[in-house]
Amino acid sequence: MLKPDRVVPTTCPYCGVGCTLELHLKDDFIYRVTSPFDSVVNHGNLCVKGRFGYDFLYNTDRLSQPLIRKTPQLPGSRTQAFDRSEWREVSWDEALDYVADRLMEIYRRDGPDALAAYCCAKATNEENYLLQKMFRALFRTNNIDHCTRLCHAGSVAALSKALGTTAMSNTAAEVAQSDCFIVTGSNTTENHPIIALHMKTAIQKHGAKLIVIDPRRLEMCDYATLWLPLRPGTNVPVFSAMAHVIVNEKLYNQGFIDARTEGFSDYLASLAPFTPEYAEAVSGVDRQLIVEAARLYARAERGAIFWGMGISQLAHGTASALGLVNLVLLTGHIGRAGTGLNPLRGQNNVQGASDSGAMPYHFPGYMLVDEPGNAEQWEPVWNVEPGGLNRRRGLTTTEILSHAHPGGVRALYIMGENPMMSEPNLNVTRRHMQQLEFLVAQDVFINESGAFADVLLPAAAWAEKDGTFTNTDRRVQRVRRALAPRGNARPDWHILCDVATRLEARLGRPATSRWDYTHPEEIWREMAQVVAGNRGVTYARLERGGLQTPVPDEQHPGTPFLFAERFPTGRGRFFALEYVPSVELPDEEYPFILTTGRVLEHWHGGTLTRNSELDVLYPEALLELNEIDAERCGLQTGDVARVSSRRGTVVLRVRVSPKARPGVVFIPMHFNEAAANLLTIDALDPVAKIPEFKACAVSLQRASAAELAAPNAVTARGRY
Ligand SMILES: Nc1nc2c(c(=O)[nH]1)N[C@H]1C(S)=C(S)[C@@H](COP(=O)(O)OP(=O)(O)OC[C@H]3O[C@@H](n4cnc5c(=O)[nH]c(N)nc54)[C@H](O)[C@@H]3O)O[C@H]1N2
Ligand SMILES: Nc1nc2c(c(=O)[nH]1)N[C@H]1C(S)=C(S)[C@@H](COP(=O)(O)OP(=O)(O)OC[C@H]3O[C@@H](n4cnc5c(=O)[nH]c(N)nc54)[C@H](O)[C@@H]3O)O[C@H]1N2
Ligand code: SF4
Ligand SMILES: [Mo]
Repeated sequence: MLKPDRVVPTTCPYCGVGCTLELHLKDDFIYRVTSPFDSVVNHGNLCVKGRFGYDFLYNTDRLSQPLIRKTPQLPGSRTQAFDRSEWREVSWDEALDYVADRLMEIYRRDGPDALAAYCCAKATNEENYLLQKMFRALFRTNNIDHCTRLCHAGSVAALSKALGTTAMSNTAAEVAQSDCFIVTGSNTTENHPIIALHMKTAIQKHGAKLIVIDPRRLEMCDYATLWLPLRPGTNVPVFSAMAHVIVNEKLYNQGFIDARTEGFSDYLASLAPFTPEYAEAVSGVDRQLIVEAARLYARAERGAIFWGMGISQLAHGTASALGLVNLVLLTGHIGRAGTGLNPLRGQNNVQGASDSGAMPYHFPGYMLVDEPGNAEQWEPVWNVEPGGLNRRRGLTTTEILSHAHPGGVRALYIMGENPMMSEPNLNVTRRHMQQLEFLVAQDVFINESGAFADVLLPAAAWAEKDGTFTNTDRRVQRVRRALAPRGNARPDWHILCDVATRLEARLGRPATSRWDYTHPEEIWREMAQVVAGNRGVTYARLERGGLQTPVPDEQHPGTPFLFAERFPTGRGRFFALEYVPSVELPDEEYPFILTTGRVLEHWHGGTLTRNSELDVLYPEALLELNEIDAERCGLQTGDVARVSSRRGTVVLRVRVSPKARPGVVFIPMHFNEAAANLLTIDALDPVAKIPEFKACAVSLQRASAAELAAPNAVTARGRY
């Protein structure tokens, strides 16, 4: 067998599980990826993406040189085109000066809030910290957000309201200690594959009972004691009916309720309408299943709840997640190993980007921008004059683009996101993108959004830089440079320092703290000065393995589970909920519910995985359709279907599948040829501002192979 020159330990760049990787290199080429069998998170297991998905690093389509568009785009007529002849390769100096000049021009003319930034949950903590610092300390705007808004925003809003927290309360592998756990709105097998392995071990080796609550017949249903196949958008009645049963049968934990919660009596009163009969009528779940699920979970010694996008990505995402919090507060299944409220975080570093302040309402460490005393702590660190930081909440991801008009946001700095694939209702997103006056895209590839940009800055990928990622169980882990960046690409932190230095010179302000870091460790230390939970995390300690925040000091071992004694708010708060149906329900014209999501082999807009050999494993978009519906529409596996909603149309092949519930079809979000978000609705949750990706109404028609090959509104100008 080939002997490596070097083996570099690092962390997987795909999902929030945060598996440990060992990159085997020969002649500076990664030829193999393994994982040590004693790795804490994944015990040597990796999914197909971690093991084989690294080859995008070597894809010749990678962005390797800064590019500037030859003819600047004008607001209103901005096109999404990627034809290399329209761009010229420039030096880093020219690109950086251009970025700084254009941003300054807009800042001087229209003020701080004409600027906005999208941070990147794929980039490191240190890089996200720097981008928000640049926008806050130099431009004095809080218009900073990232894909968390499209993701667990509903869960984060619910957890903060009820408990004053925002992260998973427990460690994923603790499921081995649960005797019953609920998995809801999470296709864990495909999206958190290694956590799914831990779950299967808990069931098969330790006899734990699993309750799946999901419209699709997921692979985890094979391991489940109960599967509640609810209609999309009906979480609140199902969870509330479970609570109703728990209360009626006196299965609640009175001691816990008395000692640790508030609002119980109002909550009790609110449960009256949520009988299992009522929940069955709206959700389609057999009432007996609801009763059994309630009993199983409430009677458990250690019950845990794991959830994903089927809870959060709804116009009532916050209420759905509060429904789960209520169940936990009723039963007291929290604060011990093997229990807890566990929103499975998606991106490799979405927990970390959020912790590092990549959000419009929070400085790093979840310090609200408008709470007295918080800005005061950051001003001296960033060398901003007292009172200088903006104390008004900024715009969210979803609001930034809808404010792209004169008098609103004029310039957008995108570090590693792809709104032209990931935002709902792409025909509207495109019109918003077209209204921008200036757009910077800093990415590893030119994606569907970068194709709109004025400047493209080539970023180094994860294996080409140092830093840290924070996984779903709050574990800060090292990412290590194994290779030199491709071509002329540079690490994001390095690019941001170069842009910030130029901005500072143009602003004529005294040096804002510093932008002269020589290593990401110095950036981490700067952040940890203020963020108490990070204080005990040092790069030296991380050499010995990850550390779970909060880690208040250098002797502290880290925190595997939270809330043993109390919640950050003191008592946990029950919330009375109302059932609000999905914004768009099926009708005669659009008779099916569309739900969207993921498949194992691909990642979001496909920028990484479709530029990898992984694409061979799952090369085209497939519409998942139930047998009964297929027959009704005269469609069979392999046929081509046209799927239309009130907002757009996509054409893709059909796969008749027992996974699909009658009346509900599923399209993965990864394929620009059949971009699911051309169909989705841009209705938002009122609290969390998360879009309703999980439910809208569509119609299906048979289509021709010629239609399948035709470009659509996203791919109109070729491959990026
Ligand atoms: N392979 C792969 N893995 C990934 C990603 C990827 O792109 N590819 N992305 C990562 C990211 S950022 C995230 S956020 C996670 C997401 O991981 P998941 O949350 O597992 O993601 P989804 O596939 O979007 O949706 C999950 C489930 O929600 C169900 N659902 C739909 N509507 C409802 C409803 O009303 N109620 C309930 N209870 N369930 C419903 C769907 O049937 C689906 O099975 O995955 C991460 N992991
Ligand atoms: N219909 C539908 N839409 C959805 C969802 C859904 O379930 N259904 N899910 C939503 C969710 S949960 C999420 S999280 C979002 C994800 O939405 P996005 O974050 O927009 O999606 P990604 O494709 O992951 O974009 C990441 C980009 O970062 C780049 N990148 C990778 N590494 C680096 C790096 O180190 N530096 C830089 N600068 N760039 C890098 C990649 O090339 C890619 O272009 O999508 C949302 N959209
Ligand atoms: S489970 Fe997630 S972190 Fe682990 S190898 Fe797969 S994609 Fe990477
Ligand atoms: Mo996500």
